[in-house]
Amino acid sequence: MFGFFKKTAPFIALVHKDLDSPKQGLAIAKPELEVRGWLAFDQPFDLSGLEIKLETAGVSLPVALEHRADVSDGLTGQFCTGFNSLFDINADLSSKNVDWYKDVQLVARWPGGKETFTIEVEIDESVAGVNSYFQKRDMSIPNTQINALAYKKWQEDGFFVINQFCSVEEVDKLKELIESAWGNRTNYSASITVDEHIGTDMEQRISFADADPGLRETSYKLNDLHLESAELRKYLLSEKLRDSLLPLIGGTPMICNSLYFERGSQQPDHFDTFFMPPLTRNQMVASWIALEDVDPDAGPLRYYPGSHKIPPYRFSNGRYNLNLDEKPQCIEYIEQQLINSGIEPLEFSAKKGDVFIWHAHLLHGGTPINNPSLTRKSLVTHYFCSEDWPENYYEEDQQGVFFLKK
Ligand SMILES: O=C(O)CCC(=O)C(=O)O
Ligand SMILES: [Fe+2]
Repeated sequence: MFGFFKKTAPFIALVHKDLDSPKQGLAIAKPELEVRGWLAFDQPFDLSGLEIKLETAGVSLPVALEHRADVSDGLTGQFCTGFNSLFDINADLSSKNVDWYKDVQLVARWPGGKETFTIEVEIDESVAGVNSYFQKRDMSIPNTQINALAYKKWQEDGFFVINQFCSVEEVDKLKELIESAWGNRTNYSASITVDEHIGTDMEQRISFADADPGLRETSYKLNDLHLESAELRKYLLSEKLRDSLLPLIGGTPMICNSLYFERGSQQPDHFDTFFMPPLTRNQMVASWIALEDVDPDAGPLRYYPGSHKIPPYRFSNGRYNLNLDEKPQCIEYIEQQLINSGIEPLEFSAKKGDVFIWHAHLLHGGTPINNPSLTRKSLVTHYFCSEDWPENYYEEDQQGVFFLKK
């Protein structure tokens, strides 16, 4: 006897939906729409079968999935995924349908199921006509440190070198400060960290207080010492440096993070926006202070003049942060753009006290160390604009230095 059993796919039911952004009842004050939330189903399934779209008349925009350990860890017996994308209100939505916000929905489709939910969007009047995060925005405020000519060069090249910016005495003070921090490392809190064995499989972050001084013979990164050293902050954002950065960043510079390298970083070429995109595009700069003359075999800084003009790669979630799954496509895009624009890398042959300032979107990295016995002592600081951040996110110290809290 032949039996015929039709195998039907189990019915997958949505058991919960949650929207974090846009915040219901709160008007959006920047021309960017972040769609973020999570869904929970009654059973696991292959997420490549789940499609989420933001839909309004004449517009259908894919929303990227996001792993939400913060939610899924607290759920039992449910299968959860987050979603999170950033859209340009003008370019992605209003230009296609001026009334999009009056009737906009999030539509989720999965094998055998579909759910539509309405998103209430309120937009602040101040958003009209304002450039979004995705638009290029350079704000020139030339001053005595950076005059109009220097600013023009910055716009062309995306970097700026100020030779002998720090005096020999200042650099020696900075070196002493690092030595004394190593000597007293157990006095620092867990906010001050070391990335040991950078660029190898053994790379990991440990607390500075636990770091073995033997690490100093290898490539490591000392992170955010400025958080607990007012003395260091004075150098990383001295009045002179602040005046130089202000026209380049278009606002009041604020320390976002700081890194001390004793040896070359050998870091692959990257845009810093992969790791720390500013809240307003382009409103981030970095400074690189040479604490000694850099030997060509010590792994100098490599940079690509003019690469800041390459339109940044927007990952599928609509952001500039590096998405590891899409890294190969991003690298291919950058390589093609470099060929198209004929940009070749240069190495920075720094002398003690020189400072190299780079644009948020300048491609750079660390060249290989040919001679591991050589040090390459340098201090890197990334700066955001304080105006970009709510006041409770940053501090101003007694010297007038702004820095982001951790
Ligand atoms: O100093 C280097 O080799 C690169 C450092 C760097 O890219 C950074 O800190 O953003
Ligand atoms: Fe970098």
